[in-house]
Amino acid sequence: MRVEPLLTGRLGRPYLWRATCASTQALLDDPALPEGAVAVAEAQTQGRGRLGRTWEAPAGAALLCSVLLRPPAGRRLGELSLVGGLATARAVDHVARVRSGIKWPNDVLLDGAKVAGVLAEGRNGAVVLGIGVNVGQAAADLPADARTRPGSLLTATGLEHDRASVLARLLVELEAGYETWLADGLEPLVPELAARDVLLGVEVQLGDAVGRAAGIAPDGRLILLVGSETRLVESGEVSVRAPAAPA
Ligand code: BT5
Repeated sequence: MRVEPLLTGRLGRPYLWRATCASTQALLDDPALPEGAVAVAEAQTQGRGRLGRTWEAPAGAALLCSVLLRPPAGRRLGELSLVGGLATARAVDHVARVRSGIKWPNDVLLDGAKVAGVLAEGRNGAVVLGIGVNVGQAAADLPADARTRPGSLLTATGLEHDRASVLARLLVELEAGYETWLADGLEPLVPELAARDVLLGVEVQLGDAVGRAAGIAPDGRLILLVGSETRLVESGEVSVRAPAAPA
């Protein structure tokens, strides 16, 4: 993918491209690499999702990228997955001329279908943010057994979109969101996360309890109403019972 001429910001240097690799996350597993390093592959043999799950995409159809961030010590690094999800949603919207939703914590949805996923992995204080965007997959190329119905920019819009443009915009949006987060934390980004929240009002499961999602707290946690009780939930703890409303 020819993107280097499009990379004008702080993210994307160095830019590591591979035709195939195990996971773009692993390409950034190098203490010598600076913040802003980006890895992109046409295909992954061991693409990773969250919580040990796998990410599947046929060669050349999806944007598969990882970004290395080195935030200052003492910050809540988990928040960066929300920063990444928001940047991804914005980039998808810009390139495909759509309005995407975010299924907390970090799935990007179009018309209820998951078109992108974000994975934040911590490495000795650094964070490798992995982002997969389904760009050109036809319906038959998407995983049949996915937890959330999958989609791509092609299936959602009926149009081909340029992966390099998605990446270039994603890095611009991620840099902006990261700078905001560095300066002021997650709070300034929460209104937009809330506006894109497709879980609002949806029944979700937390352990044995079932509750109704009631928005995103200023610190990025999901607000859950369980009976008359309000709980704040960290990512990774909830699963959706009813299908999310269309984005
Ligand atoms: C995610 O995990 O959504 C994070 C995905 C991050 C992938 C990127 S690609 C570049 C970088 N390098 C990596 O190795 N990973 C990152 P999670 O929420 O756990 O979703 C995973 C689940 O989504 C799987 O268990 C499947 O059900 C489903 N799935 C797998 N591939 C998919 C796809 N291409 N589109 C939609 N859903 C998919």
